[in-house]
Amino acid sequence: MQDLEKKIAEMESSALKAIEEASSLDHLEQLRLSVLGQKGELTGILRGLSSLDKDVRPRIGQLANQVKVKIEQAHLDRKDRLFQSHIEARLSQERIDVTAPGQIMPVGHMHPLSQIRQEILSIFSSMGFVTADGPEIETDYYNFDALNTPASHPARDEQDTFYTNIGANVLLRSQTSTVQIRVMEMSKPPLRIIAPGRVYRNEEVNARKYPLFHQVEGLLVDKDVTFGQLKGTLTAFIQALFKKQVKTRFRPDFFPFTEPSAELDSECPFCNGKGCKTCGGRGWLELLGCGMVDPNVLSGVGIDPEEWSGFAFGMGLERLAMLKYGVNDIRHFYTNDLRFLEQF
Ligand code: 2NL
Repeated sequence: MQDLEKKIAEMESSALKAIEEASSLDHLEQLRLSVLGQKGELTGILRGLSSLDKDVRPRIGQLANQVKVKIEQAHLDRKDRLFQSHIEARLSQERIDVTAPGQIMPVGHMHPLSQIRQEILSIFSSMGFVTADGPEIETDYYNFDALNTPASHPARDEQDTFYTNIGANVLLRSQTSTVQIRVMEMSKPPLRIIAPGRVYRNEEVNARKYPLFHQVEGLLVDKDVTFGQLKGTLTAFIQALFKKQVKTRFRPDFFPFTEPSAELDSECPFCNGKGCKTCGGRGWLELLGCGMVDPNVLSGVGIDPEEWSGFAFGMGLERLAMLKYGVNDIRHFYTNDLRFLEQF
């Protein structure tokens, strides 16, 4: 058994020497595996203990275990020191260049229709109008009856309006006036409401029409409201939108929910009324519809038209955005092609 003891002692001293001389963490790990690993030298000796004579087994076993603890200790100790010098080497070599340019994160922006909607809402907000919204799926009561639109009116036709299979009277709203009706039902005048939102009309798609589009409608109800106030409010709005002192004119029109009704034209802000491509040489742009709220609409929501009066207006966001940004096809707004969107 002298042989085995000698072998263990030799292994111990060569292992301790090699550990002390190990030059890297990888090298150290290889050494650990060659002695203490599954197939390591010392592991082999410990496994072979059971085949030794009973009288030598405790002595050899004790010796082998003491050596194992010593080697493990030496390994951990060397590992700590190697790790420390590894860190120090990295810290002395590596430098963080705080002046290096950072990674540029691409920043998105609002869709052009959202931009113009925000602009319009902010202008009306400065004049005391409050934003309201409501459902896109509506009943024919809110979309037509409450807006003084007779049962025979062509807009009610399936040719023009999308009906649903939820019920014969359930449809996709064709204007956001439904929202103003709901607000008037719930609150008492005076009122200044602005209602932005999606609306639906059964139309053949072309460069100017799409079955879904976006509207902003406004409503003011107060005492002794005049057509002059309507003209002043909308002229101020158009001048704020175009950031220009454009002239406006009001031509007679017809809507079931207003009386009298008018179409607002503004002097073309692109050519100052001289005539250009945008205004088709006419010098004027047709921008929106408006009028004095029909007394039938007010009495329908329980507001006494003898005491209160009002004006209302409605505009299509796509049309205004196409004019303002020079877009020649409404479908660009819905395709979401980044080459288009990135221009705004
Ligand atoms: C257009 C222009 C318009 C209104 C919308 C309205 C809303 C209520 C009462 C009265 Cl609650 N009027 N909205 C008024 C005039 C024009 O939209 O071209 N519509 C087809």
